[in-house]
Amino acid sequence: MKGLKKIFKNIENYCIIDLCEGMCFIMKKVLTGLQPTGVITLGNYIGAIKQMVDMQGKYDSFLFIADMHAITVPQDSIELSKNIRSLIALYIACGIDPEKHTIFLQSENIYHANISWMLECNTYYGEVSRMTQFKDKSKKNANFSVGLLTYPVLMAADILIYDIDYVPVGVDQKQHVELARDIAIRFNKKYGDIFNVPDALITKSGTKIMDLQDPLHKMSKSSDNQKGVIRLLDDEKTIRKKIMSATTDSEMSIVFDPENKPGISNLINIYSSLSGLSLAEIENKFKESNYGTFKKEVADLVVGELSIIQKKYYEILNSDLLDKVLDDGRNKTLAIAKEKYELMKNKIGIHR
Ligand code: ATP
Ligand code: LTN
Repeated sequence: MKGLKKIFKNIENYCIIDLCEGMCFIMKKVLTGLQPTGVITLGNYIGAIKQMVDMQGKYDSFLFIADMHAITVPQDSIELSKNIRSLIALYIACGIDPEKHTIFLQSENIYHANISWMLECNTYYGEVSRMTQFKDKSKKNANFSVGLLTYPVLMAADILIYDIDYVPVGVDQKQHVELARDIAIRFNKKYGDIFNVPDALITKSGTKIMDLQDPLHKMSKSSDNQKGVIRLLDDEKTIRKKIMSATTDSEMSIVFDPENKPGISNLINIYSSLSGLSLAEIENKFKESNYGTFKKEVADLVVGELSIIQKKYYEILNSDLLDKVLDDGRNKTLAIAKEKYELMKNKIGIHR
């Protein structure tokens, strides 16, 4: 009953569907964002976008481009702006229906950074400095920015502004969502019931797609080695070549064993995520096959899925649709965020 009361207290922030007179169904809210740091990878597609496609219509969904997160590390400005447009087109080409999601550009909503500051002042240095991603990324450049350190707090703002229930992310982002929870709980304790406390939603099989050449590390947009990364806009020949030359092992069995057979397990994971077959079903299907045959099947599946996405992508890249979608998203999210911002300012006491 207490939980129900809380939902109704925040009712203006929920999407309500009338089922029949006198009854309503409150949709849970989901939100996720991707950084426009390069053409997105098969890992991003499986770990983040596909989940959002599967969830569409069932949740009140927010999907954004985390361009302010992208500048926590050096970026080329021309490339960055190209990547932003490309990413919106890719979202839609991957099956994201703009009618069913609020799609926006983080930097166009000025409240994200403002709210992030108020959250930063309620976050401990010890909390952000122990984030695994910060430790990894700060090792790569001795002159790392302060933004790289406070990155997870901006991420908490992205989530908490909209009272999000679920945050679909790859497992690498779980720690950041947990920090957002901690910040929300602390803020609520100090200032009253302001934020919903979100949960991370991690995919089952394709949780983490690994680099094809170095299957001990995740497939990443900003990876230096192109050979291990499948990008959604790679052409067919390139995709096939990358998969056929993926690192495997000296055995011949197609068995899911990430510890001892990381390369083949990664390919099984990809196959499972795209085909919908379970790991056991795949092991069974390919029990008589050799690695070459299996790799070819994986390549066929990936090429089939990506060719549909690419066709749509080139159709919409230069259309007005993208600006219309972003304008709508900006207007809607500005209104929600302004309300949260004013509430926070009042509770904190920074007002006249
Ligand atoms: P960068 O190389 O710039 O850090 P990235 O490829 O790691 O980028 P992000 O923009 O950080 O990708 O992540 C976008 C989303 O995709 C996040 O939810 C993240 O968890 C998910 N994701 C990224 N890489 C993978 C992967 N290899 N497998 C599964 N999910 C992934
Ligand atoms: N940090 C995330 C992108 C991101 C995000 C978010 C994801 C920024 N804000 C809020 C989910 C919710 C990343 O690099 N993948």
